[in-house]
Amino acid sequence: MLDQLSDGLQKALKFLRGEGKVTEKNMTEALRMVRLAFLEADVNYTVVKEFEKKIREKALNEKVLESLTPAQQVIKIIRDELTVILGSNDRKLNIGSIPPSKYMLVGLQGSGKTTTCGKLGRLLSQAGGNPLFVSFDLKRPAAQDQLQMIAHNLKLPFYRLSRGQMEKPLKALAEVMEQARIQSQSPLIVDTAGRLHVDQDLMDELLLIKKTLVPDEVIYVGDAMTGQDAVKSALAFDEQIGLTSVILTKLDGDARGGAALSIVSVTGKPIKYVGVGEKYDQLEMFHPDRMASRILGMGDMLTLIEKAESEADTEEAAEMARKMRRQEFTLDDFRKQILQFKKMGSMSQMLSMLPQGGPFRNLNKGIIDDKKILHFEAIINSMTPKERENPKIVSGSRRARISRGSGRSVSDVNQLLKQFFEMQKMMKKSTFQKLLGMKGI
Ligand SMILES: Nc1nc2c(ncn2[C@@H]2O[C@H](COP(=O)(O)OP(=O)(O)OP(=O)(O)O)[C@@H](O)[C@H]2O)c(=O)[nH]1
Ligand SMILES: [Mg+2]
Repeated sequence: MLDQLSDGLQKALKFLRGEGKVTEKNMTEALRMVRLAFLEADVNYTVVKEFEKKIREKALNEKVLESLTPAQQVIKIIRDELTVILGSNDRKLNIGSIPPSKYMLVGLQGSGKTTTCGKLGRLLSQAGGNPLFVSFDLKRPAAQDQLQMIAHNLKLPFYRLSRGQMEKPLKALAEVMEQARIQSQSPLIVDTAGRLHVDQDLMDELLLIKKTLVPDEVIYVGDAMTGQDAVKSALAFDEQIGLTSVILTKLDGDARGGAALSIVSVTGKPIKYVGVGEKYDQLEMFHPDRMASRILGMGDMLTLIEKAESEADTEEAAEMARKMRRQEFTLDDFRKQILQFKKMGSMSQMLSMLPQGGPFRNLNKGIIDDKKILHFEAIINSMTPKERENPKIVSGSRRARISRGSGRSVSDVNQLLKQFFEMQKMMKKSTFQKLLGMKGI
């Protein structure tokens, strides 16, 4: 996610760390690197200028220059300012004073509205809500089918408009709201039509829906891959119908990320969630501070821990943590972990939330590959219980046997064992031990 921007900014930080003192000269060089990273990521020019100005002012302040760790201070300033750009503090979705809460999703064609309706419904239902979906994308009959299918897969209720209702959408809207009220379904998640470009027809239609619905949130769904275009069309939607918040989708793609960094400053609307994949569980709450840390390679342990808490079997996780602390972790446990990871989402997605340095330096590179994880599982399956318990006994001839059994090469087997021993070593390190102690995982 935002890899390119992240790489560029980390280069600047690395450069600063290498310089003992902060001077006007190396600060200028670091800021040049920051500016380049931003512009390459397609961040709005005015936003970049403003950012640069603020960093320079704060960094070349006497207190910073005279401190013992000027580079660290500057890095902190950069992180704080990046957080400000991303929207400072996170905000939950508005809730209606009289149920149901009503959320209307708008945006250009293909930006991910319908998918995001599903993802949002899933999240809110997990959080104890009782969502109801309805599609007011009336020009395409298939639009209702798409959302209905998603609702069906998620085992959540969908309100299907009849042909007659589709001809009188505003009356239909009132009927949907009435059903939601009577059946205590809240929030009501309303999907709408998209167009290739912003046009008056679409805006008029949306405005009518909005006037009848009186939504608690009008959420602009923007495709991060379209960069500045997403920002421009967000502005147009805001001017014409008024937005309350933003969900950025497709941040998992090779998105240059400029949209994420410009949209808040340019529109003044907070990003509340981000889509990070096509699957229903790939919607994350947006935390500006965590995102800033992630972009700067400082990792996002909190999101990782929350994800682990919501998906993993907590008892088993506690047992694993105990084993890790006592260094009793075996290949069998490793295999169990692989199964857990598979439940939580892709390995690479998870690892992207870890800091890029410290105890995780070697881990990231070795097992970041999701396919490799499946291979690892096959290899472990081909071992005897004794070998899993004590991998040290796995000699050359055993490795050849395991390789034949699993259909993987001997060098794959070697790699797995090497990774495992490295992981064991890492677990002995104090930072990791501390992490295991956090929140009792
Ligand atoms: N990789 C990725 N794909 C996404 C994400 N969100 C949506 N998509 C994909 O984007 C495509 C379009 O999604 P839809 O939800 O149909 O978009 P829409 O805005 O409803 O489109 P229209 O109704 O035609 O305007 C689909 O293939 C989705 O799977 C995301 O966060 N990541
Ligand atoms: Mg749609």
